[in-house]
Amino acid sequence: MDLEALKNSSALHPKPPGLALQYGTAGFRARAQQLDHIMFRMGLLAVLRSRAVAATVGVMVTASHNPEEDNGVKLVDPLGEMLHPSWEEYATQLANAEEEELQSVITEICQKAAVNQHKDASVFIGRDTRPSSEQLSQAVVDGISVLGGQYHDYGLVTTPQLHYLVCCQNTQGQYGRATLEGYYEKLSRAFTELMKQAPSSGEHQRHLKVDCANGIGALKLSEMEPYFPKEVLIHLYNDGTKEKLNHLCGADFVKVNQKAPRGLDLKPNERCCSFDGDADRIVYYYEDTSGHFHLIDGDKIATLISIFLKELLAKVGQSSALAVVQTAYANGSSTHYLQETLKVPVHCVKTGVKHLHHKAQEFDVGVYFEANGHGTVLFSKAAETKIRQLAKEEKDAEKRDAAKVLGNMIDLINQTVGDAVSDMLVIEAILALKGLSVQQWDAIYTDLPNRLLKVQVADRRAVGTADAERRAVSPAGLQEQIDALVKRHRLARAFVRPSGTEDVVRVYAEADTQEAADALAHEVALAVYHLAGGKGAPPQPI
Ligand code: NG1
Ligand code: ZN
Repeated sequence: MDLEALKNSSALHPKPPGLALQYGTAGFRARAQQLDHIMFRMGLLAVLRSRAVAATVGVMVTASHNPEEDNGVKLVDPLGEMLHPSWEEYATQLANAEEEELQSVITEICQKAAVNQHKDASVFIGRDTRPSSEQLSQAVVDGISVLGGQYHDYGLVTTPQLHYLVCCQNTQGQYGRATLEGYYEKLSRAFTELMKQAPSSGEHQRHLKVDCANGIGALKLSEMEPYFPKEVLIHLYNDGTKEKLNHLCGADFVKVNQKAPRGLDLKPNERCCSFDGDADRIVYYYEDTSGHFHLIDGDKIATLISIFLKELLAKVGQSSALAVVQTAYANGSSTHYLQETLKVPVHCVKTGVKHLHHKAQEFDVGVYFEANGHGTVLFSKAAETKIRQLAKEEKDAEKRDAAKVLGNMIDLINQTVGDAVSDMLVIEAILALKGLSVQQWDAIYTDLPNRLLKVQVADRRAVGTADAERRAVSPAGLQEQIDALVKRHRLARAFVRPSGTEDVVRVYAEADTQEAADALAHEVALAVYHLAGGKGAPPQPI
């Protein structure tokens, strides 16, 4: 380590005095002006991580669905997974070290994580379309360079593309080629193969309107368009040429407000979807002839995919391979449908993609989705090998064809992380193959009315949870109050947890009617306010 160079370079990316940030569920997130030193230091950390695992790692500059003025950074591990939890703490330590402590913190991390400082380091960098992203990714480059790491800057990419590229690089091309062209070709080849199997529905062209949140999704979808089969017509809205990123549009806006994004003219019964700002989330929706808005969220996406995969897996003799992973935010109706009607095991884990991903790895075929539309499907090596073998060698035509469809699904799904582009193509292929309309998909089950609220408290850590965040263990008496409130409503459920990305406690409630869900959410919010040190005015009824 060239200490003089480190000192000089770091001085160009000074840490604002007193500022302390934490590597949370979504990496670092803050106003863009506060992040220059964080980016430089994450460049440093990426080099250390790459040396520790002797592989290429990724750094993505994005703040996803957050306002355009914000930014953030996430590290990507060698197989395209989120940064290992043991390193999240190193990230926080390095981010918050004062200038004069920087070198000793690096040395300490190297000792704890057995990093050989003489090894090669390789880092892939990507960024979203925020005005601040280019300069911030330059700070990442400075951090990588000063510690002697190599880097490849892919420039503007979606978050899932960067995860994919890192995975390709470290599997020596087994997962695909580590180029954007390789990504487009792999996905579109699988998609085209699947669409060839679709029964002709009389409708020769399939139209889909996509709200790109004024973000990177628009750019990358238009790059990919030439690769799509010509009967699939994707119409892009909110492509970033007119309005601000994520402003009144995008997957998060649509999910939270349960209404159409600005800038997309909804016609009755038309199938539409929204990406978020870095294109790792997707939700679908439509408006019926009476003008009623129907949201099709991550739970319904997981259900559609599970129905489709279950049928195919049964055909190839692997019916018990499938499991679904959800969080406590999954609508009760989805869990009920998956368990009772589809007879698929469902597991509940803590909020945060890394928890879902980790759990899904336990199964031959693990489908995971957050209700907000982030998710994917993981296939074990054993399941994939078996499927590929059946697709090639199986004599029984029906079984062989099912295996071929499964093989193409494996190629179409981005197994490294939730990917709006890949998920969209998976959904479009399933709808076409099953001859399902968006209304039929929506009607598979009816969501229980629900309400999500935030409560401001002095210290959100006052709320402790257990059982995948479904029960509050602190403050004392809170869970008992929630239990009593839930009992007063039909088909009701409620839970509270401290947010990992905002300084608030989140309250979720569902019940048989919207009025009941709203009332329950308000009652629980009041209980949190009184027992967990509420700030400002008490929560108001909805
Ligand atoms: P927090 O702020 O911890 O609730 C939110 C989302 C998560 C996840 C993360 C990361 C909800 C209720 N929570 O987490 O699902 O997506 O952001 O972006 O949607
Ligand atoms: Zn995102």
